[in-house]
Amino acid sequence: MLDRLFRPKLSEDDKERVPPGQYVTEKWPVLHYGSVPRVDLATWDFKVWGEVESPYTFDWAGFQQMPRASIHTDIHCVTRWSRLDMDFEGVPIRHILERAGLRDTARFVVSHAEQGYTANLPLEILDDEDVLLADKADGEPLAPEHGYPLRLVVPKRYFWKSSKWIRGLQFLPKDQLGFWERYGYNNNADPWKEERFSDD
Ligand SMILES: Nc1nc2c(c(=O)[nH]1)N[C@H]1C(S)=C(S)[C@@H](COP(=O)(O)O)O[C@H]1N2
Ligand SMILES: [Mo]
Repeated sequence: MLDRLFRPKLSEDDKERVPPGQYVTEKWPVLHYGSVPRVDLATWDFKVWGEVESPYTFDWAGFQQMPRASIHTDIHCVTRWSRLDMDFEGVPIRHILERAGLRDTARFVVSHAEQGYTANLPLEILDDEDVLLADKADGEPLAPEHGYPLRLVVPKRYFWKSSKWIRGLQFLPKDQLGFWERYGYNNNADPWKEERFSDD
């Protein structure tokens, strides 16, 4: 509520960057279902499976050896806050996809996170140069509540599609609804079209 009262004054340029029905927050809110998992890097792993030629698993040391990239982006939560000018750093999703060798039958993806959280996307949304497996935000390792050690970042969709504490990607021939999507949120989740709920 304080956020709403002290809404920052936005320049005309910045206003155009805020999707319909969103307000800008200066601090980074924390939002998730359940509790913050305690993650041990020594036993952490990440699985890539489903409609791929080469399913594989990597550990934290393996992740450190992958090529890196950073993105500068705005994030938009379906609960109506947006945060502008965030920097995320990590491994481009295209590196993960290339190594897996997607089959023609791979059309959709489900990200799997700690404690059973899932979020689904069509492949063409995931397979983009602005999508990262991020281990840093604004120059710092992710805080536990923001997804330590690793989260997905999908800038073009409401932020629930960006799974925190991600542990794997499953490629599928058909769409399979994720956690919030089953709960009545909109499957497409484009903030610019205000696709919040399934009947929007
Ligand atoms: N594992 C997991 N990831 C999740 C969620 C969740 O409940 N569990 N919530 C999503 C939602 S609704 C939002 S808005 C963002 C919030 O990320 P933040 O807490 O870093 O702002 O995480 C997304 N990723
Ligand atoms: Mo959200």
